[in-house]
Amino acid sequence: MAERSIGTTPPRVLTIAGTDSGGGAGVAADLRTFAACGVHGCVAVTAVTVQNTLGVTGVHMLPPETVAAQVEAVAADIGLNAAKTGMLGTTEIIEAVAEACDRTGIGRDGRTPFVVDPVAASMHGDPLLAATALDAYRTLLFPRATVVTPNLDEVRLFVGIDVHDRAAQYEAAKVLHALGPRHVLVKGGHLSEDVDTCVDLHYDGDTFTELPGPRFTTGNTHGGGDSMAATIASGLARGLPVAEAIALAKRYVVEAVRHSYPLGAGHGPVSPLWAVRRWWEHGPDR
Ligand code: PXL
Repeated sequence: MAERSIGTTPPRVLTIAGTDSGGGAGVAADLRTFAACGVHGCVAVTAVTVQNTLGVTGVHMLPPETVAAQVEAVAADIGLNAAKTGMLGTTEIIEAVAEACDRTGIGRDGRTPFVVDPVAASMHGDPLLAATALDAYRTLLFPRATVVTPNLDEVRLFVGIDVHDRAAQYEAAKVLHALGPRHVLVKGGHLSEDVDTCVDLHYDGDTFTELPGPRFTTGNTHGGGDSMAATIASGLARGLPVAEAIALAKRYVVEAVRHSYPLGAGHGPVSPLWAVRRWWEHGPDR
């Protein structure tokens, strides 16, 4: 007799993001992270990028209405326990996403937690966001966000603060929080005062929490920010309180960076699948 499938529906998480032909960042990183976190990943593609580990050489934006339609199709049938944004690219797509969020209950006034990772450039410095779209993020997405997760370059772009020390990191978190997100995570990245550590800062409008982690000497951190936001979204989809989802994500992404690998001649990717490699490496019966 044929066997019965024993699967049950896992939490569902949507990424609204761009593709990376090199398979490191964007949708690829998000889906790997979702898989590793035990949630079902859905995808609303915003842009197709032409890139490898050396950089981005082309970008093809999708029509805003196609982006919104993907969000709505998924929400209407599959249902969502969380959503996140990656590369959105243009004001028009940000506007379409904000409207789609309102129609589907994504965001701080809806039922579905919403992680906004305000992607502005690749790690090579190639632009992934129109310079004219900063305001759309500030006015349309930050106020809807459960969590925003900027790195220090994005902090400079969005609130004009050049973060060189911990005091400025705290200040940036406050200024970002005043734009309306419920939680802010200012990722420490390359803060020069931290030589051996990388300290991310979580602020909920009341309490600051420093999240220290080791700093790795590697250029293979492509997709690290995407994986961070995707892990937070997965935690929220599983019902974790925001502070716990953020703290767990920090620990998860530290391991993803530890297991990052060389690829091509440029920047290799982090490995969000570090936790599920055992089955292949040690054999299915172990
Ligand atoms: O890691 C940020 C990011 C997000 N999305 C896409 C990217 C990148 C970085 O290169 O290419 C599509």
